[in-house]
Amino acid sequence: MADKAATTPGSNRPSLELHVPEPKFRPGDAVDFGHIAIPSAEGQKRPDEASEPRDLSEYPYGLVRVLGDDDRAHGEWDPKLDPETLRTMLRNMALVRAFDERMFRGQRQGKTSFYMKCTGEEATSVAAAMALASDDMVFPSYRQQGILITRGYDLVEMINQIYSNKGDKLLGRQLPIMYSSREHSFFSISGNLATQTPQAVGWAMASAIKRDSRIAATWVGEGSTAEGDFHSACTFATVYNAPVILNVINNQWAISSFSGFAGAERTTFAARALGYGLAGLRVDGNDALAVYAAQAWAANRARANGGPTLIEYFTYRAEGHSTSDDPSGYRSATEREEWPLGDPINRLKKHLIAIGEWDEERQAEMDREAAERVKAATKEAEKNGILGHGMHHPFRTMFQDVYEELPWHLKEQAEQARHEREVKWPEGKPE
Ligand SMILES: Cc1ncc(C[n+]2csc(CCOP(=O)(O)OP(=O)(O)O)c2C)c(N)n1
Ligand SMILES: [Mg+2]
Repeated sequence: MADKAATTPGSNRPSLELHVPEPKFRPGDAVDFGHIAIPSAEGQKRPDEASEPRDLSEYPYGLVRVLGDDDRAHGEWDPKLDPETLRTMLRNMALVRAFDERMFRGQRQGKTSFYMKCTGEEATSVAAAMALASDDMVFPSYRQQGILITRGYDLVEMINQIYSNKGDKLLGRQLPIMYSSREHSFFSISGNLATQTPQAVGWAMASAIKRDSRIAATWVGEGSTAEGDFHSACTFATVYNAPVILNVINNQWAISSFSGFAGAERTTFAARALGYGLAGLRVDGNDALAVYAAQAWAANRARANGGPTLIEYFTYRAEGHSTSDDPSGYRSATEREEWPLGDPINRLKKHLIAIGEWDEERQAEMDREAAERVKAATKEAEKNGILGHGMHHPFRTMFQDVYEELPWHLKEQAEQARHEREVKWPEGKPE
């Protein structure tokens, strides 16, 4: 707190003070999330999809929830999905988690240089993807492997990309996990944060210009909303009433920076919508039914030319930022256990059990199957090579495909690179 008596040297005017946000808990601290307001799932109202943004002004400050403490579905947001769809949702999330586990271990074993898990955030991609049409165009960030898995992308292809091996369709040109699949309406992931947001809005505008029926959805981390691109995206989205959904995944952390550095101490991320005149919803991101319901609401709205929606999913990044990160250096280890919104897979499992559509044996069997599927896919991908085994795309392909005609400066670089390799490996290095 400011020293009230402090004055500017040589004057009696009060001195200014800069506020630097500080997270509530650091390593070793006891964690108490009691300050987080969590409304009950019961009695929640679902507004009309055609509502004006100004009539939705309470939603950015609330928290859409469907699953109650009794593991049952409540309120008007209940999407009333049939048990088979709920089991598919659970299976997709379990497969994502099994995939993450194995890829993480693969990185530790030196099979790839890098991996990023989405542990605890599976619902925000799996349930959202299930609420969209399979050909709606998605512009994800790097933590939405759940979308590709939900859309049925071949796990072997994903692993080939992670290993940058000779089966990698992206020819080793992208960082591991930065997938791209036109066939799955999944835009190429970019490491430059938030660039996908104006791209999604632009794509949505083009879809409207062409009088197409497909909408766009993008996913961006809460830390990345501090980037200018995100704000340009919001402006374009509202100005042109673009058929787009802007999903903000508020997992509390941006590597070692807590969400306060992106503005969370002052307001919610969903409340950004208000200033732009966008519809805004704040949603329990660990409640798969609430995620589905919110995404379906926004998708219906966009499809009916009702305009864009900004959705904040309140969740928690349960593990490190990436395999290059060690969160024990900057946050309390007990945050994960204390996180009040629980685990999305466990919550959906308990719901299915509560309605008599699932049991622990089937859960264990499903987990076993998911692990087996991932293991088999890993074995298959390893036939195409792993990091450091030389089975990557030939070196010279680096200069292909980017330009129709290779410009002179790249020709020079290619020649120089070839020459350097000749000097370094006179006997010839395998390509
Ligand atoms: C423009 C830009 N700035 C910084 C980085 C480095 N960087 C990569 S991920 C990351 C954290 C992003 O956090 P958030 O948006 O909350 O997403 P999360 O990792 O939590 O999913 C940073 C700072 C980058 N890749 N691009
Ligand atoms: Mg984050």
